[in-house]
Amino acid sequence: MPPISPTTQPIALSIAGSDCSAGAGVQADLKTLQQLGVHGLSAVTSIVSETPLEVRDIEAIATSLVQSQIQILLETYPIAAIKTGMLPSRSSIIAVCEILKDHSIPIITDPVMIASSGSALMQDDASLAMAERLIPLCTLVTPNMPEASQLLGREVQDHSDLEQAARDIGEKFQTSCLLKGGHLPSGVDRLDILWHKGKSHTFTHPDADIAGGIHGTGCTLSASITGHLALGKPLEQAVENAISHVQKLIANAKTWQHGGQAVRCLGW
Ligand code: PXL
Repeated sequence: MPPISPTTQPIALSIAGSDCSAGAGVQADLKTLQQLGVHGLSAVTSIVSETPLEVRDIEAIATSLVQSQIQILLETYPIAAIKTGMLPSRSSIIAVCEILKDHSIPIITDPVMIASSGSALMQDDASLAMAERLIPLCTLVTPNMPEASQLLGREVQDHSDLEQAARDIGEKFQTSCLLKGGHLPSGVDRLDILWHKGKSHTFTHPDADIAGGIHGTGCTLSASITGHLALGKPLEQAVENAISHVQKLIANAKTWQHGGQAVRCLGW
C-alpha cells in the first residue's frame, strides 16, 4: 500500500436546511461544491418537507444539535469558507453566531426568508437577529430584492434602486453585499450588484425566462461563491464565477411534469 498522505482538497461548510426534493438547501449546496472540486460539509438546521411546488412541513433541529454539528466540524477540518442558508428561528441564528463569532473563516450569508414557492422559511421574529447578529459577522450577504427590502425597512423594487440599496446594506451592516436582481420584471437584462470595499460592480446577464421559476438558484449561487472562495479566489472573482456557474445550471435545468405543472430544478 502506498503511504497515506493528507488530502489537500479545500473544504467548505454549509449551514442550512434540508430540502427533501434536493433542488435547494444543503443538498443543492453539496452538489454545487462537488462540481467545483471542493469537499462539502454540512450542518443541518431544519428539515423541510417540500418540492419546488409546495412547502408541506418544517421542523427545526434543536439548537444544541446545530451547534454540535458545527463545533465537531470546526474542531476536525481546516474549513476554508462557510455559507449560511436557512436558519429557521431567532434561537437558531443566535446559536450559530455564538460559535461563528470566535472564528475568522469567511462567512457567506444567504438571508433565506421565503421559499421560491412563496412559503416563509424563517419565523417573523428572526429577521432582527439575522440583521443584528449574523450579517455583521459575515464577509458577504446575498439578499434578493424582497430580502433587501426587509433588511433596509424600505421597498427595493426597480433597476434604479439596486445600486443604492446594495451600498446601503453594505454600509449599514459593515459588510459586502451582493444584491440579486432576479425579481426585476422579465424582458430586461438581469442585474446583480456587488458592493465590496467601497465600490459597486455590476453583473449583467440575459433574462432567462424560466430562472425565476427554478427553486434553489439562491442557495446554489451562495454555495458556488463559498466554493470559489475556498479555492482561493478573491471575492469579486468568486462572485463572477458563481454567477456564470448558476447561468449554466439554469441553461441545463431539468423539468418533470406533475398534475399539469412543471417541476423544475437546476441541471447539476
Ligand atoms: O431557496 C431557499 C431555500 C433554502 N433552504 C431550504 C429551502 C429553500 C427553498 O425552498 O428549502 C432548505
